[in-house]
Amino acid sequence: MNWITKFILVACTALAIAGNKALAHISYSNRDFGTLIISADVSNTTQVVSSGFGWADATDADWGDSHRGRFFRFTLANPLSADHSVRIIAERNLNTSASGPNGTFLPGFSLFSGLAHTTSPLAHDSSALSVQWLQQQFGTNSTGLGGSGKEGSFNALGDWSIGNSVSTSLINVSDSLRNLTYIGHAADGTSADFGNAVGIVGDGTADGFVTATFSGLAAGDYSLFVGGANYAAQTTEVLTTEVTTYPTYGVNVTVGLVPEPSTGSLLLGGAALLAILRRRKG
Ligand SMILES: [Ca+2]
Ligand SMILES: [Ca+2]
Repeated sequence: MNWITKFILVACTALAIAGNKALAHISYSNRDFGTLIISADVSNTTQVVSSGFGWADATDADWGDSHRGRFFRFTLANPLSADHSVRIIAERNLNTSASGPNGTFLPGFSLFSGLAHTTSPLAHDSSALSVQWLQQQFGTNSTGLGGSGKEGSFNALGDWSIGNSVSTSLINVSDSLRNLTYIGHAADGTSADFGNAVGIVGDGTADGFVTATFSGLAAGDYSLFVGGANYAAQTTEVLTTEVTTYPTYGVNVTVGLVPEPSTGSLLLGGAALLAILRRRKG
């Protein structure tokens, strides 16, 4: 390798690192549960999220910033059968180097079918394409991103779209929009914790633990957003000239395929009965 090749390689590596750093927005890196398999144990990972409000903030009318939580992914190779469901657990984890007050994190999560971009350039709320999509949906005469009235791309209680770009001002021909289709959510605590947005179902006990199971899912890729469910933390966790980052919190996320024996056997029983009736009819 001559010095010119070496120089180009070093320069490209430096650019790639700088680019990744600048554009490390929605990423599933180290948060990919892979293809869920019935015979496999559930798998889990501990991550650190930025702010105690990231999920709850995205349940209101002006949505939220996708940076204030973590995206995870998993894949279903086949549609879920009636006797299995996907179980998701989010639980506060105090054994991390997180900076937020220990024992205060309340988790919330939303599940979507579809994936944001998985290779660079990654998607982010302020990319030109993300802003253009918000403007097309909500106009340009308000505050927020591009006057759309939204403070971010992320909608915790419905469908949303986000674009990738190497630029925040220009839409490049290679940029694309990804659509995330809402499946459902779970939130730790009550409306006293996660706020008053219509349709939120909490688990009633703000103890740092929340879980939900999802059945009837189609084959495909899924995105899971996990973030804080403390809506009021928006006003208590504020950035100032002295404080330039939000407090962080540890959260352990578990995803797995689990059996639903009672429902499964009931449905199977029903299917068998139908088959018998059909046979008699014929
Ligand atoms: Ca909001
Ligand atoms: Ca709980």
